[in-house]
Amino acid sequence: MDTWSYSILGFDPARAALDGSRFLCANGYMGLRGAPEEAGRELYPAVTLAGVYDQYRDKWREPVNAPHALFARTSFNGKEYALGAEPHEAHRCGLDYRHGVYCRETDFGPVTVRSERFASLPLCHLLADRYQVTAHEDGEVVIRCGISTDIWDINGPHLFDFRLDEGEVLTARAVTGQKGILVAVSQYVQRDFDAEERQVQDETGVFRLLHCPVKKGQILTLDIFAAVYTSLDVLDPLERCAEVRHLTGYEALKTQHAAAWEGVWRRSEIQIEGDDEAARALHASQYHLNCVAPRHALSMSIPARGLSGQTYKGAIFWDSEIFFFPMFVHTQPGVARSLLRYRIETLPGALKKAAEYGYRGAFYAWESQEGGEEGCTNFNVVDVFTHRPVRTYFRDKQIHISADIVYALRQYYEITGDRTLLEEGGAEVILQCARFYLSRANAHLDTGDVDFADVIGPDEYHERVTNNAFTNRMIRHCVESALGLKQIFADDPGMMDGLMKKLDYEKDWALLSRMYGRIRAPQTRDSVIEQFDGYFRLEDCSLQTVRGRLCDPKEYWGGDHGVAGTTEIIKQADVIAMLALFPEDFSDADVRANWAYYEPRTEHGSSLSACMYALTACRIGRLEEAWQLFMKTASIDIVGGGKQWAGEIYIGGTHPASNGGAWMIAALGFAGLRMRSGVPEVHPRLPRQLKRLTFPVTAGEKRYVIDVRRTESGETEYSVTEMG
Ligand code: IFM
Repeated sequence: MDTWSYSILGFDPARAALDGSRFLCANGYMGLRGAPEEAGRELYPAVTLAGVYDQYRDKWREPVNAPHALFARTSFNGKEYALGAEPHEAHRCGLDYRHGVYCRETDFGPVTVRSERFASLPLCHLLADRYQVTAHEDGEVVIRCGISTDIWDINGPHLFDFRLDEGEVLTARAVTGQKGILVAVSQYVQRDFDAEERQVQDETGVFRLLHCPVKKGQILTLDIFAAVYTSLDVLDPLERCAEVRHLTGYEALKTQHAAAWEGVWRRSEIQIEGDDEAARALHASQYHLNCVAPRHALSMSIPARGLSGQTYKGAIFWDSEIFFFPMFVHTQPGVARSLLRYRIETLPGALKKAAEYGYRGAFYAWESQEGGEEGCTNFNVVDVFTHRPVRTYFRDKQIHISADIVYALRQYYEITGDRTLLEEGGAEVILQCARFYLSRANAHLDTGDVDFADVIGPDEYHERVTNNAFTNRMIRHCVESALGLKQIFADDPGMMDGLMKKLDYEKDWALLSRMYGRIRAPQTRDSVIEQFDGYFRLEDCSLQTVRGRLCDPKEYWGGDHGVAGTTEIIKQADVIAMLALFPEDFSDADVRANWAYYEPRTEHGSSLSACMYALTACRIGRLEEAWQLFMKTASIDIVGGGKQWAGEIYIGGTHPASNGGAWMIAALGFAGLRMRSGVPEVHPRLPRQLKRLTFPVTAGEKRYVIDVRRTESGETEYSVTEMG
C-alpha cells in the first residue's frame, strides 16, 4: 500500500464540498480546493487567501477567495465536457501527500482529461497545473482556460470593480468591498501543440480559447501557471503577477516544489511501522497541517479549517496554540514563532476587546481575524426550527483563550530556550493577559478566594458556568507565568523594570501574587473533578438518551434550549484537556477516574476532542482506546470525518486541530516525548498495532531522532540520537 497518497474512483457532485477539502493543495499563503479545473461554483472551487478578510453587508466576515486562474474546460467537436454537468465513463482523483500534488483523470468518452497541479511551496504566490487532453477520435479540441471570476463564497461577494486584461498573460484585478484591498491574479500558459488562440471575456472571467485539430491518440499538454498577489503583499500586485511569464517551466518548478516538501518532511515526518492504514493517515494528517503553515510570513496564524475555504470565518481560535503549535514547536520552531508573533502583533485588538467588556488587560478574540479583530458574533448558531440566530456566548465568555496563548508562549520559551520572543512583546502579552484575569476575577471579600464566574470552558454546550476547572487551571498557569517572568529575566532586571513601568504594573503585580494561590480549585467526588460548579447536579443520562431527544439531526445541542445543556453530556474534552495539558498535577489514579467518568459522557462533537482523550489514555495504559482515537483523529481528512453542520451553519473543511492532535498522540502519547531542559526524553506506550515509531525533534540549535521499537520478545526499546 502506498502510504503517501490517497485517491478515489468515481465522481459524485454530492461529495464535492468534502472532496474539495480532502484534495486541498496549499502553501500557507493560499489554499486551492480539490475541485476539477472546469468546476463552476456549484462544485465549490476556491483559492482561499490567508489573512485577507472582507465583510459583505451584514453577513459574516470571512477570508477572501481569489479569482480562479487555473480554470480549464475542454470541448471536443463542439461539445463541452465538465464533471458534474456531463456524463463521463470514469474518473479518478488523488493527492500525493509527500509533495502536495493533486491529480485527476477523467475519461469523458471521446477525450480523456488528465491534470496534475500544486501550490508551490517555495514560490508561495504560484499555482501550477499540467493539463492534458487525449483525443480518442479525430476531431477538434477546444480548451477554454483562463481566470474564472465565478467563484464560490459563503458570505460573499467580496470582490468588486473587476478589470480583466487579455494578452500573453491574462490578468484579473478587483478590490475587496470593505477595505479596498487589491487582489490580482494572472494566468500564463505553455503548450506543446499548435493551436489557434482567441481570447474572450465576459461576466465570468477572461479566457483563452485554444482550437486544435487532433488525430485519434494525440495528447495535448498545456502547462498553466497562475500567480496571486494582493496589495497587502506588495505595492504593485499586477506587476508582480505579470512576472509569471518568466517562470522556468513546469518540470523545474515541480522539482523545486518537491525539494521544499522533502525539507518539511525531514523536519517533521513521523514514520510508523506495523500498520499501513495508520501510516497513511498520519501522512495525510501531517500533510494537511504542514501545507497551511505560514512559512512565508513572520507573523501569521492558521485558521481553524486551514485554507480549505471560508468555514468558521477563516478565523484563528485556541486551536492554534493548543493543537497546532505543539507539532511546530517541536519540529519547525520558525512556524511556531510566526503563530505566536501573530498574537503579539494583535495585542492591541485584545486590549480593545477587554476594554469593550469593561475589563483591563488583554482579552483575545475568540475568533480572531486580522489585527486581532473579533470575528465571533453574538449569534453564532442558527436554530434549525425557527431559522433565527441563537444568542451564543463564545465571544464574551470563553475567556480561557488569553491563557491558552500564554500557555503556548511559555512552552515556546521552555522548549526552544529562545527568550527573544518574550523580549519582543511576548512578556507584555503575558502581563496583559494576567491583568485581564485580575480584572475579570470575582473575589470573595471575606475569604479572599477567587472565582471565575459566567464563563464557558472548552465544552461549549454548557454556557455561563462558574469555576470551570479547565479555565481556572489555565488562568492559574497564566498568573504563574506572569509572576515567573522576573525569574526568566533575572539576568536582565532592566528589561522587566522597563516593562513594569511601561505598563504601570506594580500594583497589579502585588494583586496577582495574592490572587495566585486563591483561585478556586475544582471540587472532586471520588477523584472525579467536577467540570464546573454544579455540574454533578445535572441530569446524568447516556449519550444515546440525549441524542434520542433530538428532533432534527442538525439541531444545536448547546445553549439555552439545546438537549445537552441540562445534562452531564459534554461536547468535547474539558476536564480531560486539563489533565492532558498539566500531566504533572495529577496522579495516574486521578487520570483513570476522570477518563472513565468523562469519556462516556463526551459526544466528541468537536474534532478537538479525541486527541485529548487519546493522550490521557496513553498515560493510563488504555492503549486500545488510544489507538481507536488516534485512528479517528489522524484519518479525519481522508474519510471526511467531523461534523459538517452546526445548526444551519456549514462547518466542513480540513481539520488542522485533529492533524496537530495526531502528531501529539504519536509523539507525546505513544512515544511519551517530554522536553526536559531542552533535551528530549521518552516514556513509550506503544499500542500493539505499532512495531516502530521514528521521528525528528528540533530543540534550539539541536536536532534529535527519536526511535521507539518493539523487539521480537515484545519489549519496548528506544533511543534518542542527537544529529550532527
Ligand atoms: O475552537 C473550536 C472549539 O473548541 C469548538 N468549536 C470549533 C472551534 C474551531 O475548531
